[in-house]
Amino acid sequence: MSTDLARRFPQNPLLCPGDVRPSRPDWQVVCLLNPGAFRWNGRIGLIVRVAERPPQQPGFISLPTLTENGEARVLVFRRDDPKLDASDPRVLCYDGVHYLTTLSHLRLFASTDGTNFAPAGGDLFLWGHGAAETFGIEDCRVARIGDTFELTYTAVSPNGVAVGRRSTTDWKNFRERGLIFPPHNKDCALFEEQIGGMYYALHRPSSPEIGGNFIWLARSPDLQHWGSHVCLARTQPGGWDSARIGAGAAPIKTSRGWLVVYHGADAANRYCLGALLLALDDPARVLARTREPIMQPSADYEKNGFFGQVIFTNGQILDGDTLTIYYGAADTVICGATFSVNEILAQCRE
Ligand code: MAN
Repeated sequence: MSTDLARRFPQNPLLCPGDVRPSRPDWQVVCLLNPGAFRWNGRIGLIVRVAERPPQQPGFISLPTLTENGEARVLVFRRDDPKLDASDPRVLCYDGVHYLTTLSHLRLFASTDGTNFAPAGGDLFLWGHGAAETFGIEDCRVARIGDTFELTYTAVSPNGVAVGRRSTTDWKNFRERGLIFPPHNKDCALFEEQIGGMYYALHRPSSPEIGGNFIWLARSPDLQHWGSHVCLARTQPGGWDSARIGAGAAPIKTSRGWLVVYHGADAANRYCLGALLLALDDPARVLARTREPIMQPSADYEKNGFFGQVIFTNGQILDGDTLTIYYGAADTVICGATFSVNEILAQCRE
């Protein structure tokens, strides 16, 4: 059975690499990916991942990194070097050491209608800072907790892939709180309210030998110190989400439970969306899960691009029963689609 509950925006793609100014004239924006989404002063804000690199010269691969002091450093590899493995467009391996082929920062866009987005916040850029972010920052979730926007994002460096946290109330001044989950961990979505006096987060550690790429739950008294970890959901052998799963944006509170939209990929790296339902009073208890994807790559802009067959979300806006999901398509463009929350709930089975 193939299901797809998404009503894609006819305006898709909403943002393309060519719409976005590179951070410096000698670099190119190659991909826009995986935006966090939030309501902000009557508008919808997107914090978009912008992936850049220098123009490529024949016979060479060049990729940008940052120093710990934030200066750009471009590394150049010969394509015919026998120590080079460039089979994955996203990650390059040289002599057993991995590098990202692009450097990502975050850029703020806003819209009054949810489909036409323009640079916002005085053309706000957020860059990786310090030793834990020299390969960039990616896939930012935004949770509104009280008056504060809590940003949780993937922080990449030669030391690994981890979860960073920054906080802001005005999208001008940011408090950098360092890493809240060490490597290897990503896909961290905070719950927007406390449960039993504690904060909760979904996160995705990876355990390569025993275990896998599963969704975990942690709790914290202060959003900074996390413990009481439990594994919530595993990949499903043979299924569309057999290789990796990871939470999308902040869980949605419904009468039936916390609804979590997540991404799942199979061994061929095809990324679809599914959903989990967690008990309201105890999010460590999984009540139900979708068996089939609620959205899968079907439009041309989802099937073809820098890395095709990808639908990846970490940003959504709720309005009654209507859930607007903003997503990265084929790791290249930003798109949107609406869902009925009740239709997703109806697909969640015990
Ligand atoms: C990983 C992350 C995402 C990316 C997908 C698909 O999960 O790097 O940012 O969208 O892979 O390439």
